[in-house]
Amino acid sequence: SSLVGQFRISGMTCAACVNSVEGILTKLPGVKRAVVALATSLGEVEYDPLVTSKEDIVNAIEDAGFDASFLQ
Ligand code: 9UX
Repeated sequence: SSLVGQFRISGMTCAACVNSVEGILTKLPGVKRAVVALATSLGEVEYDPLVTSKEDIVNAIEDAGFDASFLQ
């Protein structure tokens, strides 16, 4: 089964940033789906909690040079 989480992301300034973040997350093991919106600075990710975690996802985003934190 999978979980869906929303996160806030800062540091994105153009559409290429969106593609970069979505690409990084989609390639991360355990991530099934990732979408990021430039206008709202919000993202959503569907992931398998047996394979990856919110911490892993945040770390991957931060490795790419952005700041992220999950909502809730
Ligand atoms: Mo756009 Mo994002 O020129 O890191 S790719 S700013």
